Amino acid sequence: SSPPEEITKYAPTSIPSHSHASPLVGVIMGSDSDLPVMLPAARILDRFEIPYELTIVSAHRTPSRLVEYSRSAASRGLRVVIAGAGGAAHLPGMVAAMTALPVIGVPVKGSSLDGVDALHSIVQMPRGIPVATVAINNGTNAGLLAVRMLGTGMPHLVAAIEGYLKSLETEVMGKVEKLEEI
Ligand code: RP5
Repeated sequence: SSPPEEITKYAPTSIPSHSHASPLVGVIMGSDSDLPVMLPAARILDRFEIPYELTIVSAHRTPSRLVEYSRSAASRGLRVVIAGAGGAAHLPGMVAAMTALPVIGVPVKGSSLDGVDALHSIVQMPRGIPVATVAINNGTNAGLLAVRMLGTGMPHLVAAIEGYLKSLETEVMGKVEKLEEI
């Protein structure tokens, strides 16, 4: 599927100025090839009606953009950054080095090494610069973690997460009942 229509596609050299109005979450990725992994994060934010922006920032191919994006993230109103990258996945850590916002890292599985390269790159941050790392290719959990982070200051999101957990429980219990019928 494609990104939400109201999300603007940004030129690689410009910092996003519009996406959803007043985005709270920045969803960034090292390449458009990461989009299938990162879209589920955006879908979660859609589900919880959280405004976000979605764009490409490459630590290696667009280093100036990385600095500009990271340094302006908080002052532009973002509260959380979700950053996905594969291979030598320096994007989340470098963003975390340049902003005080919480950064969630998504290791993206590439064509070799099964994504363990990206996982290790993202999770093994040096003392002082934390990145909250989710499982390989788990954009969904990145989105959910961002919702939980925002929930610390937005109580309606706590209730919404509780509702989400209840829906998971209901789904599993439905499967339990089906097995009992066998
Ligand atoms: C990383 O290199 C990106 O995050 C992507 O996962 C990987 C491959 O990028 P492409 O060559 O597909 O653009 O920086």
